[in-house]
Amino acid sequence: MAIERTFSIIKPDAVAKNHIGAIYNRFESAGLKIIASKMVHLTKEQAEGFYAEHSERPFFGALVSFMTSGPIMVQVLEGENAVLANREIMGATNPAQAARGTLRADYADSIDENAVHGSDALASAEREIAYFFAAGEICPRTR
Ligand code: RTP
Ligand code: MG
Repeated sequence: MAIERTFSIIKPDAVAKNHIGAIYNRFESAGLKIIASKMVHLTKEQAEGFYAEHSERPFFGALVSFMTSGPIMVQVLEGENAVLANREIMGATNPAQAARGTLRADYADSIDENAVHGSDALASAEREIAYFFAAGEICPRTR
């Protein structure tokens, strides 16, 4: 099993509903370690840059508008197969299709406001971590 890092966002809907602690508990209970964390309120430019791969999709404007609607928590998670492990904890993009016990089943209201983001591959994890965190803001565990 490979120790990986992945990038995670608690989106504005879940922050507004006071679910930060509950979501962090899910990560830690699953054995993922939070090795960097901060709250930010994205500008339109930051949100457009982060989701650039979706810029031609019909939902892009709504996505950027939602992601700038309030503060978010951004974090780096480390652990065995962290990229896939986090995607499993999150559940399907559309909460109506998310498996029971996943974050999106429990905390998301719709496909547009779906509580969390998680990197979909190791390469995107690396890019997304670097988009939000300087090397000195990441604190690997020594114990
Ligand atoms: P995320 O990037 O936020 O972790 O979500 P994801 O990988 O599960 O989904 P992705 O395809 O990357 O889409 C990014 C976000 O765009 C919104 N979306 N809306 N209306 C739609 O058909 C639609 N499809 C995607 C979602 O909020 C999704 O999280
Ligand atoms: Mg995605």
